[in-house]
Amino acid sequence: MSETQITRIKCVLVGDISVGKTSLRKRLVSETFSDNYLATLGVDFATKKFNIDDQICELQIWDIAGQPNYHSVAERFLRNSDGAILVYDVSNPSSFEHLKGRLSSIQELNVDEEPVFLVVGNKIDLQDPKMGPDEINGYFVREGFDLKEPVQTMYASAKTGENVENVFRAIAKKALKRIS
Ligand code: G3D
Ligand code: MG
Repeated sequence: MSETQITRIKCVLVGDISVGKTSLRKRLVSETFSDNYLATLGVDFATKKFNIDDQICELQIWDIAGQPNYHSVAERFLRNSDGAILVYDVSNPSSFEHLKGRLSSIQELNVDEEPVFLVVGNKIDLQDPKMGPDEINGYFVREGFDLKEPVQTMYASAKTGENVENVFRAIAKKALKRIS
């Protein structure tokens, strides 16, 4: 039997404070590894293994708290990530409007190798999303983003757990496809 290869994928959760980034991560994996260094930065780290098309990958999830120094910390992690999950709260329109600024930063920070990204509308237990995935893709196109592929949007609820695992599996799958 051949030795099992594990592909490690670094993924960052980004989005406004209170959209549910930590709740999504905790719903997927409750255990986190947080050393002193990461704790002072307000960063949590968790991993989850996925088997995708007979490939085993370990998704490393970086969850950055919305502290005053958020931007500099987030930049550091965004610079060498393979994937980014852009989270908004479907009951809070401004959290969606702020995603374009975050996507711009991701693109500016990674001019050579852009990470794969996925938009996630969280808190669907509170209300149905106002915008569908095609509408969201159209929005980013109209905003003038130079996109390698259409924007993929998924909806989830960290509260009920609906679609949470699928979201993380989807970003792992996208990153694997980009790497291989
Ligand atoms: P953040 O890490 O993005 O800042 P948190 O967000 O995960 O800390 O969540 C912020 C608040 O939103 C929390 O409420 C949390 O329970 C709630 N929340 C997260 N996800 C969902 C969801 O899917 N549905 C609902 N209804 N609430 C959610 P509190 O009251 O603890 O601040
Ligand atoms: Mg948090």
